Amino acid sequence: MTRNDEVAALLEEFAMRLDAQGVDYKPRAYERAAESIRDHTVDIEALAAEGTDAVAEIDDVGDAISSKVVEYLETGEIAELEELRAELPVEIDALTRVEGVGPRTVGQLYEELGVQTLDDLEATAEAGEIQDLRGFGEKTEQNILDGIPFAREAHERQLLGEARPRGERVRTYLADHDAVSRCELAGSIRRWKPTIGDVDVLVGSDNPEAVIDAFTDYPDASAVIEAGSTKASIRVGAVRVDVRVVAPEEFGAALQYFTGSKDHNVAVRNRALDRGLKINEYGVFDVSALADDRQEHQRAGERVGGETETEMYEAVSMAWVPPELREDRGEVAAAAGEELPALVEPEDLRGDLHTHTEWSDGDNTVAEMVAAAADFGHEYVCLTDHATGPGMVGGVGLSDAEIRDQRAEIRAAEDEADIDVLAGIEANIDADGAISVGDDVLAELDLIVASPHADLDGDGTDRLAAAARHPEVDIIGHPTGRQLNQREGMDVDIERLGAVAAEHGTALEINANPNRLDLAGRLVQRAVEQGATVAVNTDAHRPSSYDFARYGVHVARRGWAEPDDVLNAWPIAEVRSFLS
Ligand code: DGT
Ligand code: CA
Ligand code: CA
Ligand code: ZN
Repeated sequence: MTRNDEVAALLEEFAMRLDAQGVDYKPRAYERAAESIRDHTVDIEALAAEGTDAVAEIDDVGDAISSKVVEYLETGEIAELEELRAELPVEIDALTRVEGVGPRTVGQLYEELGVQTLDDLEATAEAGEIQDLRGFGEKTEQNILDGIPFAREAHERQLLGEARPRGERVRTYLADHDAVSRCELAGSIRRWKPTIGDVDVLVGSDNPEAVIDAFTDYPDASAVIEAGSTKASIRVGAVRVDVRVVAPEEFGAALQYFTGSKDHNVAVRNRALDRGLKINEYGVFDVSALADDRQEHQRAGERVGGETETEMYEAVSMAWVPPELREDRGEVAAAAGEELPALVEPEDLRGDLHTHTEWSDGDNTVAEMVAAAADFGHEYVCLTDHATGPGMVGGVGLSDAEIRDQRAEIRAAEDEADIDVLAGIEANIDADGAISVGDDVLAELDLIVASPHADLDGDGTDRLAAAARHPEVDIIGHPTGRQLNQREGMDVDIERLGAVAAEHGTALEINANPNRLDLAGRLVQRAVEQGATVAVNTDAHRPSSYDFARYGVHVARRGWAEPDDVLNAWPIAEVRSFLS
């Protein structure tokens, strides 16, 4: 962990513990400071050495938090946090990983039942003690019980959104080294899988020793897990990074092998066998002239390729396969038949159709979100704050009157802006598929995102299909409601939902927030096959979240989507005609 990550994690714990005590507003300030420090490119320890004023220069870090950061870096602890820990001696990180258990619930469960750990939580739920507490019931207790196994495993896989930036920094660091001729990410992170087990990095070099030395000296490594002559593993934050060094002429073969997926590799290897070829991490070899027992040797046979990935695929009469497609979902046949899709690229996105402002639970004004969208390079943006209604907690949503007031502000912002600005709303989809906003209000807006926010268990197909059929609804937001490492979301019969969406001209969202990435690639693939259009939206609650777009685009690619399949890759005039 870098010191920035370490301090951020501490401030997040601070936020949770304040929240557990029922403190208002302050927890959010700590969360924002944590986020800012984690993203800050200057080492927090160096800043703290300059004093509290230097730390307070970081966005969202005020004097109070800044002095706590300095206190921690000077003394190794924050006295106030230690007090909070003593008052509530529980494993707050682990407990809050259980769906439906927030910091305040943790506080209550400790006060009333003495719950400190996941094991305690499980025991009290199994004994039926939780259902009798104020605010709980049999259903909540069962939900807690169901969520415990998931919470236990949750931390084992990292979110792509956390791992990818770290992996890219490692790659840049190694690529700059003189001994390195080629360096690429491999494994699931190269395939842009939403969660990853570990980060795989492949290096082509004639001097493995120098590469391993540089790698184990990586400045942000918190530990060296193991180091051999051509392989090593380090820990960077919560992520394990594996590096392998291979000879430059075998780089393509190794990259193909270590990118996976395993199922994709098996399918490619079977094609090779049918052609008297052998594929492995060292190359492609013609073994047709060899006796069976001679073929076992790793580099046996006549080498026909291996320096580049393209050579590997060419040897088995396939086009090069984009890593996002390498999941054995039809890409091998498509690459052999020259039928691979021309996948959407991050640069193809022209706008964002799902964003929030301080009118609901966003951090910024309409004008600020519009300006930030323009800075990001978008040609258009749609503001879609939450409408009030069942399922919206804490009264964040807009009433019909407020929606009309905000619309006037959005029109005014458009007059000032160089980009197109659409007035929208994010309506809630009830458990029965009804929409939370009156039809007359919906009709006055440019775009309606309808999303499920509660009751996210079981089969959601009927509910989502009903919303997709609603004449005013344009996009189904984060359709299944899944949150990675937290809840799986609803099941959907994607063929049926995709067909309804296609028929009614409703787009299905790929929510690009790294906690969601919902719809998932395999569902996108089947929805697009049904003729459905998808929309890659960030659901930004602040300007920095526009950067999430790339995660959504790579999910779209995992779903075989071409630019024509992606609503917000279209020019605004075409988007407007889709909406009307
Ligand atoms: P992860 O790390 O769990 O998110 O998933 P991957 O796909 O990155 O898996 P990992 O790190 O265990 O291995 C990286 C790649 O190496 C994997 O995608 C395919 C390849 N690989 C690893 N072990 C095997 C194996 O036993 N057979 C084959 N064919 N390929 C393997
Ligand atoms: Ca991996
Ligand atoms: Ca690995
Ligand atoms: Zn939203």
